[in-house]
Amino acid sequence: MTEQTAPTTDYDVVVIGAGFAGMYMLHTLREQGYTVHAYETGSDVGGTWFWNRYPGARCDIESIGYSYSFDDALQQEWQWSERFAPQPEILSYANHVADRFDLRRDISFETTVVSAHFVAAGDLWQLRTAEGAQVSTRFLVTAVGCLSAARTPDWLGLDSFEGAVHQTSNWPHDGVDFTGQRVGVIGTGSSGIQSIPVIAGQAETLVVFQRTPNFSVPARNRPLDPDAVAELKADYASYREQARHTSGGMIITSTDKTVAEAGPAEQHAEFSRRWDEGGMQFLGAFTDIAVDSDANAVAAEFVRDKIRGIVTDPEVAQRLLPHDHPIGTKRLCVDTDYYRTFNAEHVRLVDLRADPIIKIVPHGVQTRTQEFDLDSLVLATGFDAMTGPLNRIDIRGESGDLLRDKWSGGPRSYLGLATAGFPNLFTITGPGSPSVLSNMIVSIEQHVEWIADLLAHLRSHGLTRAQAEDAAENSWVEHVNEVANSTLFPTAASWYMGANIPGKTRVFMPYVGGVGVYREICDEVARDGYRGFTLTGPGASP
Ligand code: NA7
Repeated sequence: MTEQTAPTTDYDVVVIGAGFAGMYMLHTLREQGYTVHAYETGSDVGGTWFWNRYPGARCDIESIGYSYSFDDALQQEWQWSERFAPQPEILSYANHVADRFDLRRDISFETTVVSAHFVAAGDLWQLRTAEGAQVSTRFLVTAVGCLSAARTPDWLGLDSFEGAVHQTSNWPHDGVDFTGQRVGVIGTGSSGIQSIPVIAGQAETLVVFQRTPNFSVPARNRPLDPDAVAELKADYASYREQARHTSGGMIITSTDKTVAEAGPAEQHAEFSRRWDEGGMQFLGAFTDIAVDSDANAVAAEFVRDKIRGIVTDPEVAQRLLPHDHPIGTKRLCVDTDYYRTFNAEHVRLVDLRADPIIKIVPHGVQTRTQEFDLDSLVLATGFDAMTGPLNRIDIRGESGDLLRDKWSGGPRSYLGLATAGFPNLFTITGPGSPSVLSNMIVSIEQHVEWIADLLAHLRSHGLTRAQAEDAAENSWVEHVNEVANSTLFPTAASWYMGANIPGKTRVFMPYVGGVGVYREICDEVARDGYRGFTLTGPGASP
């Protein structure tokens, strides 16, 4: 190993993004004495919760678990008001964290990193921002979120629409008042399903354009009971520890039975109990819902029955019945009054499979058989998930090759944290990690702490470069696919598979093995001296 002269860099670490991942990465590394700076496109912190301000936006994970656990004083002092926190409250929490730890002094807002090129000679990254800044850093950590590259379908005539067009993922900060308006919402994923009941409450008429019906369960959102919260907070640490070792980073109680073992009466009782309790707990009813299509069909039919029971017009109910994917293989939606909304006289549901959008016209939407006059159009049309936010940056590794080219056949990573050929680059909640299949904050904390430990290891050994090895990456990708293929997940045309983006290679992107198992694997890799990484630098032994 030849000695390298220590290259000069502006920072030890640059973090891209100042959502929950970027904020915690910045805080952790700064506390450990690194020079670190974050760049954020938005004008303030919050990431997803900064942008997605649409009416009804709310977390689908219970607020008591959807928060940082790294600082006990922080978790004790912050009071959530509702079981599922609304977007403004989560954004206030992000702001509170930024204030409390004085994070903003090391964040450049309204600054978008457009390129990052690795310079092998100095073991460093050179970055450029859209605003013209150039900086160099030894390590680059992406905290860009999994659902931050919004997707707007290229309907003919969208520009010609004379009313207002609002995208749920980039909602006006002052809100939108739909009172007295004829509104159209396109898209019935989580964003559509959360916003439709609220918009219906304001609009004079609402037309919902649905391409694919989704499964949704009631949130049963309610104010949090202060006594119950106090009891939980008395031993918050063990609640957190338990969550870290679950499958999804949240505590879901299961019957420990398969659907078949339960039999029809118990199945019905258990699904009913969970439907009445509300939230994601529904999927935990039995152990085989995610892996056995017969078991899954029972859960799915229970929900379809509920929809038939809620929606009074049988034809409308029929159109709302999810039919093309097993329940849970697309992110389960958690709603407040979604299905009931379609009982209102002024709400219409258009089935785009039967009657597709031909174009947007100045006064509304034209489908094959009808024209809808609208004052406002709401696009809840989703994201280029997981790889989209990374691929839109010009990231070039050691050989000058683009990350997006490397990933053109689907993302390839080691542990979802690093990718071969791109040394000193770490991807928080990157593809190949549990990420979107989990409580994101649990996954973020685990990644941040793991990355910080690796950097500390390098520092203490006088090393300047960590790169994932090809063989480790290949076997991780194989493992990710193998685990995915043992479940029903790959059978759905979901954004987990990239199926919502025309031309994107269909690969199941997140790691479905569960956050507990995944954490153990990552810890083991660290214990083995970062097995699968080549660590080099002036301090490396020959
Ligand atoms: P999703 O879940 O990707 O939903 C997007 C919706 O938009 C979905 O219903 C799509 O129908 C629909 N869509 C997309 N393109 C079109 C076109 N061209 N025409 C008609 N309809 C279209 O995004 P969300 O923002 O709701 O939720 C994303 C995640 O955020 C969610 O899972 C939670 O984790 C939080 P499709 O199903 O593709 O037929």
